[in-house]
Amino acid sequence: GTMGNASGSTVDDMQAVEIHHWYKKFMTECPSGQLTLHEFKQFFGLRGLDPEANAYIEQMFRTFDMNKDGYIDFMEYVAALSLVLRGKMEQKLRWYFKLYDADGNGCIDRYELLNIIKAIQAINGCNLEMSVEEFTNRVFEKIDVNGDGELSLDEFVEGARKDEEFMEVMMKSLDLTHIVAMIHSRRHSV
Ligand SMILES: [Ca+2]
Ligand SMILES: [Ca+2]
Ligand SMILES: [Ca+2]
Repeated sequence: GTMGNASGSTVDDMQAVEIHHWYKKFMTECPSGQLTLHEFKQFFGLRGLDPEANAYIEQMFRTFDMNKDGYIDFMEYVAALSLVLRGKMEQKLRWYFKLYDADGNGCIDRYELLNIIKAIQAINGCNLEMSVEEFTNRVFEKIDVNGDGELSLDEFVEGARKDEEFMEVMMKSLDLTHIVAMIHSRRHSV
């Protein structure tokens, strides 16, 4: 399959009418057409987050800000929505990898994964039957195939496909469905 650019192809998948719909929402919430981190948090109704959740949201903002200019513009917003709403598994996994690799060194270490799982719990709540530390260790035991203490992109993608429980927790990290639902209903409920 195609592995490279996760954004380009997904944007094409969206229907023009749907894009227009999202454009109207975007411009209503963000008339400048450029979403800052602060607005991003407001947009999604995220306030009073603990530091871990906050760091996670900032990391999410940075992965959506593809040209790294500090703003999410409309095309970046559409690419993000498109990924969330109908991205293929492979694209989502690649995106997760980027999101989880907080320092951007091309590998996910134990500390990075631990922080992400903590943040997912803080934001979405996930009912793990064990502590986040235990969960993280278990994930590493299973999917760090070469045992170097870091997850490469290949280990991550392969591991996620094989480990249902890990996949489920990860899905929560991109589970913006409640957020999307909120955006949908906000205009009507006011
Ligand atoms: Ca940008
Ligand atoms: Ca890293
Ligand atoms: Ca490894």
